[in-house]
Amino acid sequence: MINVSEYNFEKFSDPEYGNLIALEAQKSFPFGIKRVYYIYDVPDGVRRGFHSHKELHQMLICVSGSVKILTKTPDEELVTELSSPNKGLYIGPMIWREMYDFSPGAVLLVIASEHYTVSDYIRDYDEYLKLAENYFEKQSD
Ligand code: T46
Repeated sequence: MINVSEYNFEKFSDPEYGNLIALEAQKSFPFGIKRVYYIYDVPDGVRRGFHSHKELHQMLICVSGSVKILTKTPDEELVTELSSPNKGLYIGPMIWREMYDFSPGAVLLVIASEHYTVSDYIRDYDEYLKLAENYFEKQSD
C-alpha cells in the first residue's frame, strides 16, 4: 500500500542473555527521528487514532504484546497485526490510521520524524478524503 510498509528489524539473539534490536535513523528506516512516544495500558475494546497526518513519517513497533493497525487511503485499506518487537509498520503522509485490539500489557512504541504539531493532524474523515484524493492524484502524475 502506498506510504505504508512492513519492516523486519535485525534481532541480536543470545540464548543465554536474550534479544536486542537496535534502530538507527536513516539506516533502519528512511527518516530522521525528532520524537518518540509510547502508548500503553490501553483498556480492552478501545480504538485509538482516527486521523491522518499531512507530512509526518512514523514507525510503529509493538515492543510488548500485540495490536492491530488499520491503515486506509481513499482506495485501499489494510490491517496489520504487530505482535513482535522486531516488526515495524512504517506509515507515511496522508494515511488514515486506527489502532485497536491492544492485548493486555501491550506497549506500542512510535518513532516520529517531527515534533508534535497539532496542525499536521487531519481528524475529520470527510476532510481527509478530500485532501487524500488530491494528494494521491498528484502522486500518480
Ligand atoms: C499517531 C498514532 C499512532 C502530545 O502532547 N504529544 C505527542 O507527541 C502525542 C503523540 C500526543 N500528545 C497528546 C495529544 C493528546 O492530548 O496526547 C494525547 C493523546 O493523543 P492522540 O489522541 O492523538 O493519540 P492517538 O493514540 O489517537 O494517536 C497517536 C498520535 O497522536 C498519532 O500521531 O499516528 O498515535
